Amino acid sequence: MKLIIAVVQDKDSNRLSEALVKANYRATKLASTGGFLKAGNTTFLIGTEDEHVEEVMTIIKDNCKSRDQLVAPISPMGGNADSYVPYPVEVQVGGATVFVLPVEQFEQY
Ligand code: 2BA
Ligand code: 2BA
Repeated sequence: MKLIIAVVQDKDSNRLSEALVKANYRATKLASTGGFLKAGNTTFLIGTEDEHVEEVMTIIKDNCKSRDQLVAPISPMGGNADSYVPYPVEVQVGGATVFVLPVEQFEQY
């Protein structure tokens, strides 16, 4: 068994949830925050058998898309004013950041 951890954009989370339910996969959604943008995103925990990992990855890929997002400038409080960028910078936020971990034990009580 594997635990798939997928960090996705909030905009895609409902679509992904529905696609997982439709394909009969169980999942848990956690509200999370990106360390860099400090904006909300959604973390999915999906426990599934090894042979289903590939299909789950395809579902994630098909339902999450990357988008460009503007990062507001942060003033360099006591920092180095030379490296201060006074205008918003665009970053590309990926469709999904996915980790696949081995599960040692799985129980439901
Ligand atoms: P939920 O996804 O809201 O599911 C609540 C209950 O609904 C489940 O109880 C199960 O009895 C039923 N259920 C869920 N998906 C189903 C489906 N595709 N078809 C038919 N019935 C379905 P539990 O199995 O005790 O799960 C309780 C909660 O634990 C779940 O809430 C979910 O948040 C989490 N969970 C369960 N299995 C998981 C897994 N493999 N990976 C990640 N999270 C899991
Ligand atoms: P955030 O940390 O808010 O990052 C949003 C986007 O900002 C990133 O998109 C990346 O394009 C950019 N970015 C992040 N850190 C940066 C830095 N130090 N310098 C320049 N640009 C930076 P993604 O890479 O697609 O990541 C989307 C979200 O996925 C992240 O939100 C974070 O919540 C999660 N994530 C990404 N990589 C991770 C990792 N290795 N471990 C845990 N979570 C991760």
